[in-house]
Amino acid sequence: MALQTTPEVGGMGHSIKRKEDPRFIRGQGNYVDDIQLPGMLYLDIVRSPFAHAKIKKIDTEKALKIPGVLAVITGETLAKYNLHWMPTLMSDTQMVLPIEKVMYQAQEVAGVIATDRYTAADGVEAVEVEYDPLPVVVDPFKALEPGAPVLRTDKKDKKDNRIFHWEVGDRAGTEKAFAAAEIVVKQSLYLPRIHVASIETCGCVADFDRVKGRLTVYMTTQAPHAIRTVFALVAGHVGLSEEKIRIVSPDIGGGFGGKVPVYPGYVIAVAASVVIGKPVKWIEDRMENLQADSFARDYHITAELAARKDGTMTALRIKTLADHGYTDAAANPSKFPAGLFSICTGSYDLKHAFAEVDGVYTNKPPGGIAYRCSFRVTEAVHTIERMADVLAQELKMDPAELRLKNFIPAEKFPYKSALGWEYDSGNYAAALKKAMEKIGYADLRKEQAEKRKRGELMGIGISSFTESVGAGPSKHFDILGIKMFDSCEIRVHPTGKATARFGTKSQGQGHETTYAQIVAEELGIPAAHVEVEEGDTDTAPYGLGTYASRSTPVAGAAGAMAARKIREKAKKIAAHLLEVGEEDLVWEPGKFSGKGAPQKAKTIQDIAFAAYTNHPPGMEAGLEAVSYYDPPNLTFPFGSYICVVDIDRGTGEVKIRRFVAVDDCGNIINPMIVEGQIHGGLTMGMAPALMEEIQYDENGNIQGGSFMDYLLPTAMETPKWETEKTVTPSPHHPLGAKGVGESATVGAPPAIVNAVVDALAHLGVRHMDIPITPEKVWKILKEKGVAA
Ligand code: MCN
Ligand code: CUN
Repeated sequence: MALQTTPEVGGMGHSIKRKEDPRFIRGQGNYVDDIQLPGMLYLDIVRSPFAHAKIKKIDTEKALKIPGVLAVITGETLAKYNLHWMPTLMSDTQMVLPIEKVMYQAQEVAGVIATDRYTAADGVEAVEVEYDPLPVVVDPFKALEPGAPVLRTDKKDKKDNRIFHWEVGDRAGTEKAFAAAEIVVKQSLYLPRIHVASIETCGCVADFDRVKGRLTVYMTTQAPHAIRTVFALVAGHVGLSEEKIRIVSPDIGGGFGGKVPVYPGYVIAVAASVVIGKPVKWIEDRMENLQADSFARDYHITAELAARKDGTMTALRIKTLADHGYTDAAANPSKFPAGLFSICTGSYDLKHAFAEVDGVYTNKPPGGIAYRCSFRVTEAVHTIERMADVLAQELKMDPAELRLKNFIPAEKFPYKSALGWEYDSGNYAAALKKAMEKIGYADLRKEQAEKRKRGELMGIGISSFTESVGAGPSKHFDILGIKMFDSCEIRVHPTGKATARFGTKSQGQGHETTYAQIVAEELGIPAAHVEVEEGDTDTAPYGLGTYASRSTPVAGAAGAMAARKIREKAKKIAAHLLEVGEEDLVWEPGKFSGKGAPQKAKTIQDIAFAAYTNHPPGMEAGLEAVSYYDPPNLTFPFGSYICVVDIDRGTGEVKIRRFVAVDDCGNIINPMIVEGQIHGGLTMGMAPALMEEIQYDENGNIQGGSFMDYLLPTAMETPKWETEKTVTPSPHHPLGAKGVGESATVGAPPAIVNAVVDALAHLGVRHMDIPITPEKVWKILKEKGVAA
């Protein structure tokens, strides 16, 4: 895309430095835990050591005797206000605090309110709870067996542990295609339970003002407006009505989906503040964050891919068991219990497909999806990209050749997929070819063949993913009935500077910079003079928040639309100032001039001043606009990643030697920020591919509950990422942009797995589940007799 604005204005395409970084780099960010209010109290939470147990007794006497402990809140306390249960985003129900039984290890059992954090922790130690252990269901397959203990005894009609059955596609047509197939490959895959580990854990400061009857909650949320509405719906009956609630998301130290749901801690803090009339702070520690907050993945998948002998894919069939823990608290759009899993046909021109997903209750923490993934796209992409390699291996075909043969051709866009999506634009072959060229694919294959002769293990893996991000359109996407649009309000001040407010909330993505660049692009006001605000429901226009890489596709579009409304009014003012007709005006970023008279021009700053000092008779003063944007479609960013690994035959360690990522997110607002998103995303994709997993033993004890067992990559394990791009604009987005925030996390894991399997394929290895730990690899090497 040609740059329209100068570097000083800093519109689209300029890598201007992030406005937020001076405060972050200097440690001057304002996070929830930085907030100190007069008289503030602290909440700490008693948690269950059992995964499933009856609560016989909660004895608070000793705790209440500790000087500084003011109250112990239990399920019984909340039940008085009917606040002991709350709805989840998937219209299931979740305990705030239990009365009868606990359903997973680390579940909230009681809240202790004290004058400082340490006393609150002492109080937690002193609360005595008597439990009566119940049979634990950990395995989702066993949960569905007849005779399995029914977990949700609170649901009177519930006779089993199935939450939902969901299916999509043409079952009969797909079966026919499978019957007629020349070749069928089948593979089971497991994407384990993982957890985001943002630098900042979750927390809030709830501040109820008894005089005004007003509640302010500073909290780590990616969706402040939606949370306000949920609070009003849940607590309206105790007098918290929506205009009396203010949610403020200050700086957030990473969200990655984990800060979308409502956690019991927030509700307990709010209830405590309302009852006591003082501000109450609750901040999770690291272990609480890992053990009790929403998880991601936990999908048990069986996939079948049908093809012709020449490698043409003809049909895809997928069956999935989704472990949601004790309640379905997935942060999905309401109509999509399995999120956007139906993007599973990926980048391929598949005529027939059918997918089904069953959600299951187990004795684990609730949730689903939260981990840098647009509602289950990661699971879908992992499946199809793995299956493409399984098929290539079966046919002894090069995996790049197989992909190039099956890609949806560039001329077929907009493309209607077998499972109902309309892909907006794409050129998949161009991205893969660029990646192959950059990495030197042909030479690497030669090197690999030579190394194999010498017994060295080297593999090359490809992933050519398609993402679907930017929910709405609102006709398909809503959360608890709230339509998924987003918003922007721009105010241009008399001196030509602007304030722009959005319904989203940055957690590190750089919105203060990129949104300002959108305004700069559309109005020519330098990005440096556009102040961006988000996250305060008292000031920002209503929006659905930041997740699913929707900020650029939806709120960014709203920003462009609001700016265009301002330009329309500016044009009328310019015509008045220049004494010409509107039709005789020419716009270039930052000014209107008369046709054929470029020396007679009025800058946007002149016009802004006139809007308050000399506006045309009959026109309202001011220069402001608001836009609520409902996108006509999702955007479909894509890319091709190639990974080269070397495997140590002595230790089984996988070393990523090279990783080339070619991404396409349409027109780019800030190339440097996009590159940063991709670097971070790739590291976050490598993590589950090689390291991260949360397991439970048969009693439901968590095995990855601290950073001692839950491994995160550091700079030591992170390779040098090599990034490239192609640019295929979105035809329906006002700026031609697509989202990019999650692409790399979605695309990277299958590239890494494919590379490892490729290194071991000649030994008869066809698939490996993530995380690919040295131990797993070493066991294979040992079994095949090649361990050094
Ligand atoms: N961008 C751009 N040009 C494009 C697309 C995006 O310049 N064509 C810029 C945007 O302006 C924005 C950033 O890239 O500054 C990401 O934009 P977008 O793809 O719209 O994603 P969101 O802003 O909606 O961010 C959400 C996404 C998600 S869902 C997760 S999870 C994730 C991610 O962003 N969480 C993050 N990246 C993260 N990065 C940080 N630092 N912290 C997180 O918690
Ligand atoms: Cu699902 S992780 Mo991001 O959409 O916030």
